[in-house]
Amino acid sequence: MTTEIRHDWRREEILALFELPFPELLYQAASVHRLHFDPAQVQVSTLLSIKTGGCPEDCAYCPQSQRYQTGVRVQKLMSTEDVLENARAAKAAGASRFCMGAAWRSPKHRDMPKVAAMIRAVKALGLETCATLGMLDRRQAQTLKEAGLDYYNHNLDTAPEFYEDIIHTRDYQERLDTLKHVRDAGLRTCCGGIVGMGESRVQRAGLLRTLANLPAHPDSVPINRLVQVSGTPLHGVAELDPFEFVRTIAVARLIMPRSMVRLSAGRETMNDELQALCFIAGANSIFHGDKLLTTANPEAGYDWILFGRLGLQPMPYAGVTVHADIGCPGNARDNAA
Ligand code: SAM
Ligand code: DTB
Ligand code: SF4
Repeated sequence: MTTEIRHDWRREEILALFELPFPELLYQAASVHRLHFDPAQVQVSTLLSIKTGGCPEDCAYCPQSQRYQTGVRVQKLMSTEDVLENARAAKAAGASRFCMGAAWRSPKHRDMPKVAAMIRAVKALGLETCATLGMLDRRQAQTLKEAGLDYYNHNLDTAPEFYEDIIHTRDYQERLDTLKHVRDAGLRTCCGGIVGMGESRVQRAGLLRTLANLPAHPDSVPINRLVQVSGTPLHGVAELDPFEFVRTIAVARLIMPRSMVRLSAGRETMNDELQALCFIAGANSIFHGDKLLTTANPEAGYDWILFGRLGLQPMPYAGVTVHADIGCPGNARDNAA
């Protein structure tokens, strides 16, 4: 079991972790988790789609691409006031980070002042801010930093060698370039991918290897389980074995020991026991709130009941108090009764 921060992982080493007996893998991941985090604490983020649908890209998993008939209603960029209303509600519901997502290939010049105003306003509420707007150039990353953005989410999505099966409208290198601009601007990175898209275990290992071998481990690593949406090319793909999903979380924890590993999209169709296994395997962040961007997430109150049953607490963050009347965290035992 390694505890050092490495950026020279070989795929065979990562595959060897995937191949460990399940209890041994979870034991190792849980042990590393404890070296850097309190395993009872889970960071809570809330997502908002600030610009929805009509995206020119062809990501085969995505309900927001204009190429697929998914029933997603196109909505233009929200007003700062509407974003703020959602952010206030997210804070009151227990989130410490608010992530604004836009269905863009990259932001247009004219969008930047509007997005910067949103970031300033959300930050002023005492929330951590995150945005995911597509590709950024150097200047755009700096503008977001100056507006007070804490994190930028930009996923690699899958292994380099599976990527061409999933996306044809931007290449892998463009993703790596955006991540460099984000890091260079002094923003924290949120970068992960999606599993359950029909990739092989070797390719899952390839995604995690690429993430861990970035010049700096992403501060947050969202591991999404594909949400299959009717009308997208990936609708109907064979489902990933749930234990393989837990293995993916555990290996991410082992090779990026100081990163927040987020149990991201896909929780809506996971049972409580599977989510609990993911927390044991080292996941320590979730998206909280009834909706992700366009698809369903577990009902907000349900998360607190699960936290209560598992003895988990939202990770504290300056200025954020979680209301006792929503279930968790103070009265975890009441929930279990
Ligand atoms: N348009 C921007 C971009 O793609 O960079 C930002 C928003 S995009 C929706 C953010 C991420 O959501 C994608 O990179 C992908 O990892 C994830 N995502 C989108 N659709 C998903 C789905 N059906 N299941 C799981 N994750 C999904
Ligand atoms: C991430 O890795 N997952 C989130 C967030 N970053 C932006 C998005 C999940 C989207 C799931 C499909 C939808 O709701 O549209
Ligand atoms: Fe557009 Fe982002 Fe969806 Fe790709 S993932 S289609 S870039 S919104």
